[in-house]
Amino acid sequence: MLYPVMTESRMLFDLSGIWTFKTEKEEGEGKHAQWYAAPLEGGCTMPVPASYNDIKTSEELRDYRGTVYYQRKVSVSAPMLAQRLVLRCAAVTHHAEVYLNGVLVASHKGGFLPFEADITEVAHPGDNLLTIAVSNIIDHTTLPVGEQKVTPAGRKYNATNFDFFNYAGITRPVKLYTTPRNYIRDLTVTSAVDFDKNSADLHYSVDTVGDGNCRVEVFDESGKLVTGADGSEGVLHIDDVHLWQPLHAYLYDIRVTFGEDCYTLPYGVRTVRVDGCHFLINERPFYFKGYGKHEDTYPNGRGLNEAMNVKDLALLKWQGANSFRTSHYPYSEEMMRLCDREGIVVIDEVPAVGLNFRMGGGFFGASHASTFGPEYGVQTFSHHQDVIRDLIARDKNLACVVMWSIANEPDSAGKEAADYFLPLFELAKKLDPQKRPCTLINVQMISFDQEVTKEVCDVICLNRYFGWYECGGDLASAEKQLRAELEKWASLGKPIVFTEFGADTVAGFHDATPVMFTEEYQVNYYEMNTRVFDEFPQVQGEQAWNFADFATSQGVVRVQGNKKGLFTRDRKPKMAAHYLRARWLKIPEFDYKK
Ligand code: GCB
Repeated sequence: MLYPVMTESRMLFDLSGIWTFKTEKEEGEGKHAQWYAAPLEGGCTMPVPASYNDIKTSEELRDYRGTVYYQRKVSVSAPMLAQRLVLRCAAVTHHAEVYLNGVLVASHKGGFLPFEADITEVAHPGDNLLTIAVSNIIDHTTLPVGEQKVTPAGRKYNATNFDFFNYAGITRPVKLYTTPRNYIRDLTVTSAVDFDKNSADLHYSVDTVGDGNCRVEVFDESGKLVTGADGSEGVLHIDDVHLWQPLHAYLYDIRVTFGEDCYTLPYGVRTVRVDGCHFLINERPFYFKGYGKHEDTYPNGRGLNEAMNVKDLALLKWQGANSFRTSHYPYSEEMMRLCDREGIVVIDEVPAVGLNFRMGGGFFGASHASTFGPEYGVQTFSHHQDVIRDLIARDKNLACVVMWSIANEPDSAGKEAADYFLPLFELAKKLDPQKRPCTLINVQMISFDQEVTKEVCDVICLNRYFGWYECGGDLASAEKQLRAELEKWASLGKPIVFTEFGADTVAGFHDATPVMFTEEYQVNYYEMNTRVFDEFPQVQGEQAWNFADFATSQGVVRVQGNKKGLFTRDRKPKMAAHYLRARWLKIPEFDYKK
């Protein structure tokens, strides 16, 4: 799916701003009273994009469960309707029903991926009434996985089977764009690089609707035409190719014209593959340094915060980091395009988190039902296929994306898990035109012997908390156990990346004899873990948990949120951030462990 851009054939309107917002007193009230058919009465103001939870100051809104309504007027002009007019929502968390002038034009499940509707026939010149009903319900059919529960006081609530706050709302921009009636629907580009000749062949395929001639041209960063070809499929040859490299991005502009339509895609040329225990980017062994992150800022919640995105990447670079994982859901297209521009390497994760009833994050309310069992298990398989398909459709052309993560910490043991996950790996492999490596993020409770995806994972990704959840406060034992476990995984001869390891640390807590939660303990924790990583040639990356402190549901193990950040929620470094900075600035992007 193409990111909407303005070109000489396409108009683009961003509907970000202050919308009218209303919650329901009773479930179904809005639909029953057709709130989408007339101006909302008694609504309040609400920014779009943003999660609504922290915007006003009320427990009721923060912990709201159910459907809310967003509404605004949209003025449409005759020139817009002379073209094809599309309404595009980049993310509505978790379910959306979109109405234009009282007519349902789109409904969508899943809170982190874009969807759109052709509204040419429903819109009219002048003011149109746009209403989006947003539900935040999570259960055994949704990703992430949750449960519907009732408090002893009788309040229904969303119980999260994951460790981040269930922020909801219109979290990414809503846009209108136009195209000519005959238009470019999609564009797919892959590259084959000849490293000896320093040239590349870009294989492109343009998906078009209607009639027209297709031409594709490639411009370099100075705007110079490099190569071009006619037809909706073909090969573009580039001599003296400028490769996209980690921290040294280079983006060509691929400009497609089809009849009257045109579209420009920024595109980085690079290769990715796994060879033995190396992860090769442009045929050189790459070492992942960075984080698991969250889209989490105050008061935006998970709402797009472009200033913070730019800040975060600046902090990553300040620290000598080169990568992150989009834990635990696809991030905004703006962030992904920014990573493409900044040369940040990304492990791209679908929102498959909480597929682990037996563990339930350990202390987040484990149930003993079998996660994939027929009786009480999840019913997420077809939705899981949808999110893999839609994520790859959205991000397939991005150079920054080097690997797909099929799930975070699922209950990946036993036959039912194998039946669930192995087809999902096949699907991702089949759908990705670039055939990137695929992984599944293994949880500490699923041992080497139990893990059913270790053969199909191209890279072994481990979340380990030795020295925190296990052997907390006893780093000597933690070190012994970490080493013992790593020896097993190392026997596979595949690259290993630690995609999580961390210790809760309250900024400002100090002690001369380090104890858990102090900044000194966090430093010691990272010293111990990285010392062990350095002993193993198979360990090809370390992504600390988490980049910054973040909001979670309330509970006795969370101190106003998860405090494993190396930065506070407002992005101030803790002591360990300086420790990792000193370490990472010494580790090169390539050939760290040849
Ligand atoms: C994990 C999860 C992550 C949690 C983290 C923690 O294993 O993947 O979502 O936030 O542990 O801090 O407990």
